Amino acid sequence: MKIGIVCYPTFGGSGVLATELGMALSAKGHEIHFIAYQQPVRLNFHPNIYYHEVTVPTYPLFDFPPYETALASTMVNVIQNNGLDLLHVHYAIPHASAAYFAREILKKQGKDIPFITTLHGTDITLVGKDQTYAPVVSFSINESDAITAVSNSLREETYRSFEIEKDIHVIPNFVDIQRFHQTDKEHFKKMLAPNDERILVHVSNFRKVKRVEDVVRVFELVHERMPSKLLMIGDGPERQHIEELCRTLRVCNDIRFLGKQEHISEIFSISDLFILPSLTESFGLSALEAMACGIPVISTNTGGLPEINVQGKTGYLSDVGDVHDMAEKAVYILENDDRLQQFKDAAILHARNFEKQRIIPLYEQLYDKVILDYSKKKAAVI
Ligand code: GMT
Repeated sequence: MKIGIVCYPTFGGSGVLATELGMALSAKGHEIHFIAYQQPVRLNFHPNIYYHEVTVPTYPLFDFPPYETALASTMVNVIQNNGLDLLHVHYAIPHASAAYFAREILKKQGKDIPFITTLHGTDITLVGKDQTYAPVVSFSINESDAITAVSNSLREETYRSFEIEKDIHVIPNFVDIQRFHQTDKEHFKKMLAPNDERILVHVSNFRKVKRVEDVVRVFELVHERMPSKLLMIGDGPERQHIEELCRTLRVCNDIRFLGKQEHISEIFSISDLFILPSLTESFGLSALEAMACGIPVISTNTGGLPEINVQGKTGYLSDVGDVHDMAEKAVYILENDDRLQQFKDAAILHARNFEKQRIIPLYEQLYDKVILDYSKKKAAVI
């Protein structure tokens, strides 16, 4: 198949997932055309992969350059020039409405193709619900030829928040265990934790929804009970405030801000516990990648997190904001070597349920069905 994938190119989970999906499909022989405003961060070269950049020309009149128009036009050009069979857009805003626009433009020439929208999280739970966007989000989801959500929780939330007339297929996110697995990085661990301190880790885009301050609060409580270090990976609007907070606490010397990292599995390999205290989280891809590397997870019990983190087995889930409970559970896991190992083993085992090889065929089956149904629909109109 020739598939166009539209995504955010950044370290955010939706872009990462879309990139991993495109790379996995290209390895299976499909021709993949990425459309984004920058080359996606995890994108590696492969003969079946093409990358088309969306450029938005500036003009003195444009205080807000019309990205969505440029995106829709790029979609039209890429579909026409490469004879694509299907467009798969990740994160509804503004990708689904741009795809709708492109499809309608191509209809005029009889060259239209179907599009699938994958809902990832805040495109529904936070931003999408806002009345500034809601009518367009709702319309373009309904106009999609198929809709997928990354968890059952997100599917239900979408039905609650919008009047959706179609079925939403749940296809969970996946992990590539060839890349995300435990490796021996003892020398690296010794550098960061020379006295065998436990290593806690957090990965996010440091937005408010991630409640990064809670990570530091949990760490402070754990640190009172055992020698430990905290690694903070990623960057975003909250980082400066969190760094300032750390400086006011006595644990500052044991917290390292590592910024955006590409080879995250190496950092996971030396870590003991992942902390994800989000206000809302439709899936928690970073937690799954951590689990695949053998790291138990302390998370909130919000959104889709209970679908990946199994209470008392792969980690624990607490109410949003309950840092004392999170710290208690963290200490329970970390204070005993054998117990920690049990949690690590369970995390690896559970992550295998989300292995790439299991999930990619679900997308391929959906693609086949959508292309077939769409061609039948077109033939019926003619
Ligand atoms: O919705 C977002 O916050 C953006 C998105 C991203 O691009 O980072 O994250 C969402 O999609 C990920 C991939 O499907 C999920 O793993 C994240 O849980 C989800 N984020 C939230 O729901 C906050």
